Amino acid sequence: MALRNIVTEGDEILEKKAKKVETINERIHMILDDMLETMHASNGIGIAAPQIGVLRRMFLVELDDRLIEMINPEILETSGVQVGEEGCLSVPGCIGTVERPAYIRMAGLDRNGERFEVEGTELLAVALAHEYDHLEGILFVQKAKDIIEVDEASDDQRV
Ligand code: QAP
Ligand code: CO
Repeated sequence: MALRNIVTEGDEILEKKAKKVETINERIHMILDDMLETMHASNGIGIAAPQIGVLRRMFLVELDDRLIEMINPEILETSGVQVGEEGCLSVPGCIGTVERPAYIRMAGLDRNGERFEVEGTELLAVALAHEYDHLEGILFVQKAKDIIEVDEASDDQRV
């Protein structure tokens, strides 16, 4: 495993639509492992492949000691609205208020190529929607109402 550099706001890779993963092989597994290590090193709860400079459709979300790795995710259903504060590893030191679905259901492939579904509410729904947006080239700051700068020196886990 290796730490990768996190691409930050302003880099055009974050604005591009990521391409489908065609073959799940060792290289893809290594990228997923590197994404996890990189996310842990920055105390994140979610990371998408474009954030480490890989323009492929995959992301991780880790909440309550549950790691969700999704390859080629699709949104099957959303409902309701919730409004909450978000941050992003690619926009360090900024948080903003974003509207997200209250409920989301997605399907995707795991690292063995098996299709699975995940559904979430509350923070999980926010995280899944936020990470999916990265694959479409969308950052939370494009959707946020009030963006404020926060002290990131403490480097606490922030959502
Ligand atoms: C996306 O965000 C997310 O500015 C993941 O100094 C956002 O992991 C999921 C972070 C909101 C659910 C709710 C940001 C860490 C981490 C920072 C993150 C920072 C240190 C953000
Ligand atoms: Co993000």
